[in-house]
Formats: sequence, C-alpha cells, structure tokens
Amino acid sequence: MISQADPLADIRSKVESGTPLTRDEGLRLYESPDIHTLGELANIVRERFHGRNAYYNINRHINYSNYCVLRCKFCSFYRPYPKAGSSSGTAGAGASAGTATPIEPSGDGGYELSLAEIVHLAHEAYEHGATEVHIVGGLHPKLPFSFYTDLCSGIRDACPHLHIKAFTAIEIIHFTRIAQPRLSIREVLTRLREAGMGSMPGGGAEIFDDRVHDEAFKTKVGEVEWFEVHRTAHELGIFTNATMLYGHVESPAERIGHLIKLREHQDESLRSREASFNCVVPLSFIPDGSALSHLPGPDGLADLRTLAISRLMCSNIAHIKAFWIMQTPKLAQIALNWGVDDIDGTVIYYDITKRKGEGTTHQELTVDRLTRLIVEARCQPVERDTLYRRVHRADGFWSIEGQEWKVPFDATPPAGNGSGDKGIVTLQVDGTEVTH
Ligand code: V47
Repeated sequence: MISQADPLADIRSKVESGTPLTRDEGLRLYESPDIHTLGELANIVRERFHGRNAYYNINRHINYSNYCVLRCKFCSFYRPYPKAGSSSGTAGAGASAGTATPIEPSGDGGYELSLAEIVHLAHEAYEHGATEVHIVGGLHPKLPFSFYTDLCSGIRDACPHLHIKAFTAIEIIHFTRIAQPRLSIREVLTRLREAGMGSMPGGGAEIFDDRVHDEAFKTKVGEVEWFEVHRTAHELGIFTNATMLYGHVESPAERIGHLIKLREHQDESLRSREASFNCVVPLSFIPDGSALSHLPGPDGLADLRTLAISRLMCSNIAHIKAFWIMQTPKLAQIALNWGVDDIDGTVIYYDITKRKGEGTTHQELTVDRLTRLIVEARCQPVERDTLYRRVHRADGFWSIEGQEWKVPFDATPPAGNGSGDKGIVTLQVDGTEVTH
C-alpha cells in the first residue's frame, strides 16, 4: 500500500531488502517530484556495491569512420559513403594505404582512418598511460571484415597490455554480413577475440521498443539481434556493457521497459554464462545536428532521474556509468550521489556527438580533473581498467592487481593535446583549465 506520508516507503523497503522493482514502481519513481529521496534510494544500491568508491579510467576513444549505411534520426555522426566518381570524400584512401598521415575529412565531413593511423593513435595513448582504447564507428559499406581483425591484431602487437574495447552489437551484425563467406555471430566474436578484442561497449541498444525503433532508427537491427550478440559474447566469456539512449522520442514507460530487459538478460548471464554486463551507460540524447534537432533533449533533472532510476531498476548490474561527454562533467559529478559510481575516462577525442558551437572533436578531461570531480562529490577516486580491476601507478609504470606485468608510461600529455590546439575551447572551471 502507498503511504500518504511517505509515498516511496514501499519502494524503499524493497530497495533495502534487495528486491527487484516492478515496472509500475519504476514509473512511480519517474513521476515522483521527490528527487532527493530518489537519490537516497539509488545510493543505497550504489553503496551496497561500491561503498564510496567512484571509478574512472585512462582511455582513448577512437571512432575509425563515420561512413555508415544507416540513417538513424538521432545520429549526427554518420555520413553517406560517396558515390563512385564523386570528388568529395576520402573513402577508401585510408583503409588501403596503410599510411599514418592524417586524413582530412571530406567536404561533407566524411572520413575514415587507416589501420596505421588507428594503431598510431592507440600506441600514442598507450605510451602516455592509457589502459583502454574504445573503438567504434559507422557501418562502413566497403571495408572488409579483415580490416577489423587487422585493427585488433595491429593494436595488440603494438600495445600488448592495452585493453581493446571495441564494436557495438550493430557493428558485429554488420561484420557477419560482410564477411566472405558469411559468418555467425559466434564466429565473428571468436575471430575478433583471437585478434585481440578484450570486451565490447554497450552502444547501439538505444531503446528496446518497437514503436521507438520504427520512429527513430527503423533500418537498424533491433533488440532481438542486440541481445543475441550480447548473449553470445557472454557465453564466450566476453564482458560487455549496455547503453540506453534517452530523451528523444521515447516515454518514461519505454525507458523502464528497456531497463527491465537489461536486468532480465543479466539474471540469465549471471546464472548460466561465463560473462555478463559490467555496466549500464545511460546516454543523454544530444539533438544538435541530428534529424531530431527540433527536440530539446533532456535537462539536468531528467538526466539525474534517469541515472538514479537505472541504478534502481538494474540492481543486478554492478556499475552505472555517467559518460561525462553526454551528461557533462558537472552533472556526472552530481550523479555520483544519485546512484552513479563511474564517470568513464580521459576520452581525449570523441566524434559521435558534438554540442552546438563546439566545432571540435577534442573532448578531454585530465586525470587531475576527473579525480577532483570525484573528491568534491565526497567519493574515493579509484582508477580502474576496463574490467574494473584496480590500476596501480608508481615510478613511471602502471600495473593491475593480480597481474605480473607492468607497463612503462610517460605522464606528460602527448604533443598536440594542449589547449593551444586549433579549435579547442579551454574553459576555466573552479580556477582549473578544462578543454572541451
Ligand atoms: O550507439 C548516437 C549513441 C552510442 C547520439 O560501453 C548518441 O562504456 C547521444 O555506446 N546523442 C555510442 N547519444 C556511444 C556508446 C558508449 C559511450 C561511452 C561509453 C560506452 C561504454 C558506450 O552513442 C550509439 C548511440 O546510442 N548516440 N547519437 C546523440 N545524438
């Protein structure tokens, strides 16, 4: 029964006893004006898992190409592949040339990086202490499957201990279709793992709902295939993440439905598979430049609510990440007391979303800034690797608890990452320089 004095009391007792919340309870959390109790409840789950620890990592995102066969309405990243004979575009140049010379974007903003460039970027990050590269791109119509296995093996050979977190479920399905002969999901994942892929990010999930699918990303494979890829990965012992893109054409009920599907999948993976979801990453929709740019996108309270409700609904998934690129560093920081325990990492460059007026893909937070955000939120910063193991740094080396190897690194930022770069906006936040 719902108490007049404390309308969330029944939900509180379920949260305290670790009982999964129902669809209706999730919806009541969305409808409640009591944002403070929502944060308090989400923090019960957060602290049960992690105490006051808050995680970040030293990573580098690499978006290898924005050419894509899909036309998702929420996406401002994709560019159509140039037609044969067209003078615009750099298509094909990088993939085959194997050169490390940077390729300029074409007139319409299309680009693709060569294998040599990708390995170079990964190596540069590795030399400067990164433990992870996060690699995703559009569904490129021309690159062969061997490009992606070569990409993984090239990075593994150049950077033996760099974790390669790569390819969304949608890319994996694309690879099954472009491989000659065609391959199953299991075969694609097995070959990528043999080439060096360590885990998979959670992208491409959007909202698991047919209505939303038809309205916002009709031509993209839907939830059945997304779950099939993640199920197969978990069976093979490959850990993955799971995203939810919110704040576009979906309703709160559709978000709750999405989170419950993730929870149900996780129940099964924890029960019967070798791996599972490491974290849920709720992605705040950024309308700028997309076919849905007339929509306002979520504001601060919608972000905070959704992060907290993700924590509460997915009580069997260990981590909730506020990806600061989407929610902003300030909101991600506040969310550390609303159920979130992870704010992703240094990132450095991010091409998939850009906010209006910020015409650069250089989006970076320093370790100093990441840890200050965490400490100011009264949390304990913990540097983690992709699999949430603690990273230790001492005397110019980093290592991971339980592993015998250590990796040398140079703590000075790579040349060109300074605020003097063309197009980089440097802001003063609390007296500290932050690049955006
Ligand atoms: O799949 C596309 C989303 C995703 C927009 O697993 C947009 O640790 C907001 O999955 N506004 C790719 N989001 C990013 C992603 C991710 C990011 C950080 C960490 C992890 C992880 C995964 O970005 C896409 C899509 O859902 N996206 N366009 C947009 N306009």
